[in-house]
Amino acid sequence: MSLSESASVEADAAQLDAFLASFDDLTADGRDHSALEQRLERFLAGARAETSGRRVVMITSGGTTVPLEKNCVRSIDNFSSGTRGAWSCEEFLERHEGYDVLFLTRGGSAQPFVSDFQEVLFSEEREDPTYLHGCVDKVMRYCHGPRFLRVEFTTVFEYLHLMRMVSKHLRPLGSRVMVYLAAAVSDFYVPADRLPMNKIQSRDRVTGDLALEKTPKALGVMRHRWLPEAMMVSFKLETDESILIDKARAAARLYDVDVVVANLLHTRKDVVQLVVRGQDAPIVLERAGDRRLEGKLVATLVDRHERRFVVNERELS
Ligand code: 9Z3
Repeated sequence: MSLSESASVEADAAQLDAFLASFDDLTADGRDHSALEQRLERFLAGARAETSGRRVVMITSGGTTVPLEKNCVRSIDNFSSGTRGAWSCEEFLERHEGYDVLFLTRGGSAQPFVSDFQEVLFSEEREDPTYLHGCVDKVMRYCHGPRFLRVEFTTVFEYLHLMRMVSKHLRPLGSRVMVYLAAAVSDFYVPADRLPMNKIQSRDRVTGDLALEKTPKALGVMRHRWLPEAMMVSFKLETDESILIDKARAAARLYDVDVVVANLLHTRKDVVQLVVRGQDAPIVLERAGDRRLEGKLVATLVDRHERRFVVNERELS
């Protein structure tokens, strides 16, 4: 990294710290972070053991919110349902035994093995209960076992706060970490000093523009400061196909991530394109019939993670 790049990462890190500090009273609301840090340490102990060789994937999933009041009744939200993250968790847990899964999830969004539970449960056709029992069995087997830890967020501040904290705990695992950033993170927020303390009253006319500021980017800080050795997979969502790949390439270059998974809002369940660092043409992955795309996506990323180790070993010998 050049001196100017390094200075710009420092500036981003400082900006992010200041941003999080300005929302301290909203992120610290009754959450016992020391208890969470202890849970994290317990969860990571197995993978931390020097001879374990286990890998850890941190999956982020669902949309973050931006509060419009400090005692928040209303907020700005986005479309993300969390199925990409939940289904990817399932893949890692069921088919990639060498990974432990840390799932950072928006409260109320889709969860692994039960993303269609309510729909099936209340369906007019009264689905055979064996399917539902199977879902519960899988949750008990995988999500209540030692390979899975689930942490919830709601606001963009909680999300970024968690990312910073969790990264500190993951860092000693070096290149055995994969970061899989499927969450749809708010790009804009209302600064703390402009947030009213209490619920905006319906009789108050909200006048003027709702001035939003740009959320500081954590990707470069994560890549260069928090988890410099991890394999980083970020996601790029667009609605205009003509700019998707250029934007994904720009993100790959700017943040130096290993893979950017590019997808379009309306076809995100059918096709993704992987923009891989150092590779010109994107890899296109398409859904085959009823099979979820996440099967191919996760398998491809696990393979690339594996290859990184082979290359490192070659370099060492
Ligand atoms: C994605 O692109 C995910 O694939 C989706 C999954 C959010 C589209 P669902 O949750 O959808 O299954 O309904 N995630 C990242 C979206 C994003 O906000 N990326 C930022 C960007 O595009 C970069 S951090 O600028």
